[in-house]
Parts: sequence; structure tokens; C-alpha cells
Amino acid sequence: MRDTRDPDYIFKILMLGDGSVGKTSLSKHYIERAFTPDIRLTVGIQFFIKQEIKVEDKRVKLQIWDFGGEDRFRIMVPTLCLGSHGCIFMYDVTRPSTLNSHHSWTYIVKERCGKDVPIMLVGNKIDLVEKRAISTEHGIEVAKRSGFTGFSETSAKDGTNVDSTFETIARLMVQRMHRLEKEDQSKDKKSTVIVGK
Ligand SMILES: Nc1nc2c(ncn2[C@@H]2O[C@H](COP(=O)(O)OP(=O)(O)OP(=O)(O)O)[C@@H](O)[C@H]2O)c(=O)[nH]1
Ligand SMILES: [Mg+2]
Repeated sequence: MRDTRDPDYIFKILMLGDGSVGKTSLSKHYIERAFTPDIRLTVGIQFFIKQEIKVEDKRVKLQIWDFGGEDRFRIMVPTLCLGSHGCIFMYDVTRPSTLNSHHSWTYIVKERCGKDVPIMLVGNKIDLVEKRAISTEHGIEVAKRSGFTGFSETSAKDGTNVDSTFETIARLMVQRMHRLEKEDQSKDKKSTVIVGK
């Protein structure tokens, strides 16, 4: 029988990164199991929904906010990223400049959504073996040095690590929610108001 209960969590995930790194292709592969070689650039923003995945014992719905990476669309990010629970910052392993730009993107997310919001560094297009210009080791080093919560390498073309990347960010977001819920409970305990004291 179909489970019609509401999800335990609805998470908003941001897809950020320079133009043409493959943000839309990765989202599309995850949701629709399709790859479109002649996909059009994202004008502004587009949305994908993953109805439900199971993370630990929780039912999670994902709202994927896929931003256009061209400079002219960056102005939208500070406002539209508000209330996000997680972020995937993507680069293209064949174009080093796309990795260098991570500071400016993730700075906005941390400032607007909180320093503890999980942000994953994801190197895409690993099927282009001959053209690869950034090694896995370098990607991991940048992720550790710059305080990313997770790292992965993907191919939106052949599907490598697509599911596991979204499952990992979902798990990191659930763990953060557990932490926040615990903090709330201990605050409640401490904040008992006693009249007259
Ligand atoms: N070989 C290969 N090509 C890819 C991969 N992912 C995306 N592409 C191609 O790269 C180009 C850009 O992909 P998009 O998904 O539109 O990139 P984007 O980051 O959404 O770009 P913007 O919307 O402009 O920010 C397209 O021609 C895709 O077909 C991949 O994993 N491997
Ligand atoms: Mg796009």
C-alpha cells in the first residue's frame, strides 16, 4: 500500500557553481534518469523535486533549487538562498577556473543560511577522462582546507555517484536537524521561568 503520510523533513538544496559545470544535468539525472547533451543554460533558476527518500529512519523530500551559473544571475542568489538546508557547490573537473570560484559562492550561503549548513564540493564530468585537469586528490584537499562538509565526484552523463551524492547531502542535513533538535530540547530545559526568582 502507498505511504501517504507527510515527509518528516522537506529540505531545500541549492545547486551553485559557474556556468556549464553541469548543475542542471546532475539534478535532471537524479530526478528523471535522463541526460540531455544539448541542454540549455538555466535562465535564472529552475526547480526539481525528489518526492521521497529514506534517510536513516526519516522520510525526506528534496526541493532542488538549481541556479543559473552565469554572472548575470548571481544577483538572485543572496535573496533566494534564504532558508536553505544544504548546498551542492559544483565544479567541472576539466576546467580549473570553476573550482577557484568556490569562495565567492559559499561565502554567501554561510552568511545567509548559517555556518553549519552542509555544503558539498562536487567535481562533475569525470567521464571526460582525457580532458581531466583537476585530480581527485586535489579536490579532496580543497574540500578539507576550505571546510566543505562533504566531497564527491560525479558524471551526470553516465550517472556515476549521482544518487550517492544526493543521498549524502540528505544524510548530512538530517544529522544537522537532529543536532538542532537536541540543542532546542536542552535550551527548553534550561530556560524554565520561575516566577518570583
Ligand atoms: N561529458 C559530460 N558532459 C556534461 C556532464 N554534465 C553536464 N554536461 C554537459 O555540460 C554542458 C552544461 O551542462 P548544464 O547542466 O547545462 O550546466 P549548468 O551548470 O546547469 O549550466 P548553467 O545553467 O549555465 O549554470 C551541457 O552541454 C551538458 O550536456 C557530464 O557529467 N559529462
Ligand atoms: Mg543549469
